[in-house]
Amino acid sequence: MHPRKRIRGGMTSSAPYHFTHAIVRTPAPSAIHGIRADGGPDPDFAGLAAEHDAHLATLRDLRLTVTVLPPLDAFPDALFVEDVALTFPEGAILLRPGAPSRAGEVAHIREALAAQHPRLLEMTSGHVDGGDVLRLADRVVIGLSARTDRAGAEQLAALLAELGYKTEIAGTPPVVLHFKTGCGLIDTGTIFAVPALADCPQFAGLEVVVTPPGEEEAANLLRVGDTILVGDRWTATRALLEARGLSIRPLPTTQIARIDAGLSCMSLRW
Ligand code: CIR
Repeated sequence: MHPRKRIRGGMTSSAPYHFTHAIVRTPAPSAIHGIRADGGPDPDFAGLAAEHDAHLATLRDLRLTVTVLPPLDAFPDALFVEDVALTFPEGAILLRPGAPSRAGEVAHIREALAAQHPRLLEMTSGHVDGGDVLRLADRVVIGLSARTDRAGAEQLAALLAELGYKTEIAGTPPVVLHFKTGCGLIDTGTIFAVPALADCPQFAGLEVVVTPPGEEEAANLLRVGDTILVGDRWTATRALLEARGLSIRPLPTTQIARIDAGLSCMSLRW
């Protein structure tokens, strides 16, 4: 168990990356038809499934108890469970993803979340993708994007307040799909971000480490406990993180990147 501390406003907090549980969903063969902004080539299904397997094996190796949900062939992007819900030790929130083809995924995760989160809240208006939600040590940042609108962000902020979390609403630069496509947490005082998010006002007071040139896609790294999961082809990023004394776990992401996904998208963690 990781120690928790009370912080101002009575909010309970643990480091935002000390997880004990996760949910993933096995990719369906239809995943190769997942949404992509640039109309690029389909991923190779075997390669994509291997990348998903590597993610799952890593979470288990890092001692998380992982629930694996069955594939959903009718929803090509359903393996990206991060976008349909938020999970915290205090409860979970069902979101309203902004892409019409993904709206139906929410109903398919409700039961699994309800089984593990007695306190299950639900958005009823606007849109938010979980990829736009970054949990920091003392607050949650919601990035407005092509998938997350202000009505959704404001409703989500009210639901997060019920769970005891403070919220800030940020802008997401148009160069990235989701807010977290462009940034991730290195530790509670340090963000790793693409240049377009280096001056994000919500990161004032935190150290922002900018992605090395040509490695902007590495920004979607994922810290789990004391280990940072990072795409294995981002060698300058790996060197930069290792030079900071961090333990890193390189993982393949080439195929999921073809459908605009990265490391955080494939799991829900709490
Ligand atoms: C989509 O466009 O919705 C999927 N192809 C990729 C979702 C990536 N999710 C994430 O960044 N949280």
